[in-house]
Amino acid sequence: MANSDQIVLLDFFPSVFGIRVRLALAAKGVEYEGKEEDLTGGKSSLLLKMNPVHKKIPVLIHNGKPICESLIIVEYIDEVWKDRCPLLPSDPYQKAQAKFWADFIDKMVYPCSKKLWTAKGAEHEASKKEFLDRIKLLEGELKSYPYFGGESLGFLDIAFLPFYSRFYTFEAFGNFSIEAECPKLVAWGKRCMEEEFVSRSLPHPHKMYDLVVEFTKKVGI
Ligand code: GS8
Repeated sequence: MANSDQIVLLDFFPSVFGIRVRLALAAKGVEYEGKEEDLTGGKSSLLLKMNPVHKKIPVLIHNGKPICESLIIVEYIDEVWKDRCPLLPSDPYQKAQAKFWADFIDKMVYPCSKKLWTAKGAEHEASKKEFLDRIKLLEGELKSYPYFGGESLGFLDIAFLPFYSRFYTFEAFGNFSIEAECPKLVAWGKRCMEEEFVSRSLPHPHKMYDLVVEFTKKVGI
């Protein structure tokens, strides 16, 4: 890719989906202009133009052309900047597995993780169990490797790392210890944080917690 490429990321600081893209760009050492959307106060005309279907961040705009949906964007980044730090496995089966588990995170982990601070009573209890059961399944995918990507940090690590910066928030709202339930997952998160591009890109857990508390107060939960 030419150095003159124009790369813009439409983003929203606390978004797990936006963080994935920030991580992938940082892993590849790609410079870009981040544009923060104020999702609480309406959407910019640029966002509506670049993602008219879903009207959601993140959107990567590469030389004027939009790419939407975080996992698709991470895969795109991996293909475009393929000479640096490969993220998806080259083996077709391994690649399909990495995408399967990333899809599992979006369909099965993300929805119940949000319920930890939005649901009450029996629904809240059910979401705690679902969340822990599901992250345990994910933990099993680490097998005895240091990363989901095997010996090096890859696509699935990037798909789940934004959730690691919410572990503190999940524990506070769920009143459980992720380390007690999933020690390998916590060790994985700490290992990933030793990578400079990860620790630089992930928001501080307390900051994430404060933002969630602010959100719950604002919407009256
Ligand atoms: C989800 C993006 C999303 O939900 C992806 O990129 O992977 N499947 C998509 N973005 C949210 C912000 S993060 O909670 C968003 O833009 N919401 C605005 C809205 O729903 O109107």
